Amino acid sequence: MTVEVERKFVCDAEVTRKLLDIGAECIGQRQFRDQYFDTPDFILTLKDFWLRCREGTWELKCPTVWGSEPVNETETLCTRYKEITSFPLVQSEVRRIIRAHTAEGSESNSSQREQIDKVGENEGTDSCPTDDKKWLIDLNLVCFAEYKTVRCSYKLEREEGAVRVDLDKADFDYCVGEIEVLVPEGGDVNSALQRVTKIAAELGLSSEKKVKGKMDVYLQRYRPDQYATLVSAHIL
Ligand code: V4E
Repeated sequence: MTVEVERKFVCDAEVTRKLLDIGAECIGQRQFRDQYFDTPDFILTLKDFWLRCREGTWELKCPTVWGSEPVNETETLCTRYKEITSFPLVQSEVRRIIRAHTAEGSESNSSQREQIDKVGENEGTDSCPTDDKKWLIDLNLVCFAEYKTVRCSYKLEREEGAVRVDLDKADFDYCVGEIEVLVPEGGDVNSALQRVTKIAAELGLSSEKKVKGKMDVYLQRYRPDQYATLVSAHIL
């Protein structure tokens, strides 16, 4: 499991030149389609979990705690999410989150019988963990966002380690850049934050405000009710 430390930035016409000026090497361009899934009442995203299928590969981005509220600009402008990429682990984690939510609801209804029945129902769905469509149906997961991205990727080699920069153009006409470091399990997240921030400064982004990701813009445009719910819950 890795932690992705990332800072988004506005991708203007100047950025490619700036990247090359600071020694970035273009490592390729690719296109991919993302589909994001949640229950109709947003159980996952309201807890800041993002379930995605990218070109057939499942991934769950999970929130990580800072230890306290973000205290400085570096922490405020960066995000860090744990990434689960093993399909069985993605399934079991999603199932756990949804069950925990269902159990909370049952407890507040104080109907023990109802809770026992629910556990029984879900138990039956465990028998077919590898069937893609079945697990989605069993957990009532539906696709709420789908878009394609064209991504140009760059690598910057620095003494402290390599940093990746992606320039993304989504098919709903939104461009965004990302400076990203992947930290292996148990690795130093703070040093990754410093590396990301250093590259942001080299690109002249140091005083920029937090920039919207593709999902923010997609939901705002195409799912305004879901967007409003997530903004009210301080997820977006
Ligand atoms: C974590 C998250 C979402 C999932 C998609 O994350 P993102 O990194 O923006 O997408 P993408 O296509 O660049 O994926 P990658 O190739 O890097 O894996 S959607 C919303 N969030 C939460 C979130 C947030 N609260 N604030 C910011 C600035 N970004 C994401």
